[in-house]
Amino acid sequence: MRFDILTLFPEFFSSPLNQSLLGKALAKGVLSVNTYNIRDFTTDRHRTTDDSPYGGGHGMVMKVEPVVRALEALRSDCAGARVILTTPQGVPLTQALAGELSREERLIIVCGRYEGVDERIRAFVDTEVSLGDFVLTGGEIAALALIDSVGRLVPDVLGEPGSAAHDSFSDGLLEYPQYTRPEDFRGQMVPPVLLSGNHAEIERWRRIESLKRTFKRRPDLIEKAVLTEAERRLLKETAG
Ligand code: JF8
Repeated sequence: MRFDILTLFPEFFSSPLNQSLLGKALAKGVLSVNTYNIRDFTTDRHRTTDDSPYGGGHGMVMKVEPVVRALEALRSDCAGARVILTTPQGVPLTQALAGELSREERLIIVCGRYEGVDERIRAFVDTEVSLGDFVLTGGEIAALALIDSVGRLVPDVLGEPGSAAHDSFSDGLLEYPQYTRPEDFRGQMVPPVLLSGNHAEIERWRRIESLKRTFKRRPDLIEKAVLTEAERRLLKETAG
């Protein structure tokens, strides 16, 4: 899978993308990421990428022409690429959306800066994506999160095949508590069931812990999760 990133800060991406899992996938050639500096697609002497908003107001707006010229330069060699714009107004990035995007051959990600982008850029975008309801200074961090979450779902990127199937959220619930050595850390003990060797018991314990944790921390997820009748009853009893 190929990612093309349009940004005013191409250097922003080099260190994160050269680390660990994603770095290995890039080295293997399973994934590729190219960055393009939007400033290289300006045509004026000052290489201007922002301007003040029509109608007044504070801050600056990212100009439409450099972004669209960059998109057109890319598009000529890749008709059919899906164009993503990272903005706080986009659809939230979820595991389901990451899965959908991981089945694309090629993604072009436009990263905004300043107080936002000229509205007319949106006519050249297929999907607007937001990282969540908080404010970033630009679209780069959102683009990195998207590349990371989408990239790891591309076949042959993760070490073991199918390990993405066991992710948090893959069944709509939060992950159960995990432990590794030592058995006793300053009096905090590993739950005995995990040392029992009884795999059916362990599976049951993990499922219940996942349910309890999700119910407590993310009740919004419980409504959408696929639960058995017995599990719904269990949660009702826990609540009451
Ligand atoms: C931006 C360009 C974002 N979840 C999110 N919060 N803030 C942003 C974001 C994205 C682009 C720009 N400011 C200027 C903020 C996303 N995605």
